Amino acid sequence: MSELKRVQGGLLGLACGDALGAPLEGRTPAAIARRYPDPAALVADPPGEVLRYTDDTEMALGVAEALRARGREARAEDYARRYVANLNVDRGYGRGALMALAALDQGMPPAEAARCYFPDGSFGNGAAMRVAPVGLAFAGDPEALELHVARSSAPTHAHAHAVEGARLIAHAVAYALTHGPFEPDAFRAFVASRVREPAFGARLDDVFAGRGLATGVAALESVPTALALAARYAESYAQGVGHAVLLGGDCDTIAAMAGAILGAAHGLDAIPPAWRGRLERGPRGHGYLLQAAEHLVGANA
Ligand code: RVK
Ligand code: MG
Ligand code: MG
Repeated sequence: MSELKRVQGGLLGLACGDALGAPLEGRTPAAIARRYPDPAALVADPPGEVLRYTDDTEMALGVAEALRARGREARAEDYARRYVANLNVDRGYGRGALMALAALDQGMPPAEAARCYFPDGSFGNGAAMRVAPVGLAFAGDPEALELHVARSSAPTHAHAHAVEGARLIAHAVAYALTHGPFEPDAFRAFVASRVREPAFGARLDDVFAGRGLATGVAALESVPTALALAARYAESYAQGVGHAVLLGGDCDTIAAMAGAILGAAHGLDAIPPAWRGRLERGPRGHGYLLQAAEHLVGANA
């Protein structure tokens, strides 16, 4: 399979997971199960004629655009400018993220803006939900990947947990892109080998052993869950993303993160047509996402 198909799978996989989870965000698994007992039901009858993406994809597009414009020269300020320019409040943003973006818009430097609402920095999953383009662009270059995880996180997320979540998702996406359909145990071992924050190591031990898939907005909850689902359903994009959506809670984001990983592993054509076909069109919709993916191939120059 071509690299382009995998990169497109990563970005569109993120967007479809996000848009599919969005209508079910905040519900309990039991409430969702009444309409959607399994992922096949989500394929047969997606939640909406048009699947509209949320902040997860809007911000991921910002990351992709900063990389397209500046490549490996992109700085925190470049990422910040894109996030602010793209902000559409009706896509649904976290409270802290909104405050940081308002401060950036007023000209506050990224490092300060990221602490203007939560003085210790946000531990939300907002840096992880949007980071996939960094993993796609720098799959062969872990140093550049780390640098751009830090720079793309900095404008809104200063807490170590938020950055760790973004690191792990970016590495996982890069692994998926370079290894293709991967072996679950090898993927789990790879992810574990990238951990720096002990709290994440402990959570990953739990979820990789099948204990407690948390669905909260904290990076420490939702990132390990997304990684565990990507491992458990390594053979199928639709199964992994479907099961992420069925979890409820912060399921747009869990499905976006798992979707980026499994989309990069299996490529664009693995995304069910029933999902991709309903992804919003328009100037920043389906076609624009495909184009953004094209520009990511080679953005690492
Ligand atoms: C709406 C206390 C904190 C905290 C801290 C809590 C979108 C707050 C996406 C905060 C994702 C929330 C999600 C999210 C992404 C974080 N002390 N509470 N230090 N740090 N929180 O606002 O971009 O859905 O309740 O920084 O990380 O789909 O509002 O935003 O699900 O976590 O939002 O953190 O959110 P924010 P974000
Ligand atoms: Mg969202
Ligand atoms: Mg969310």
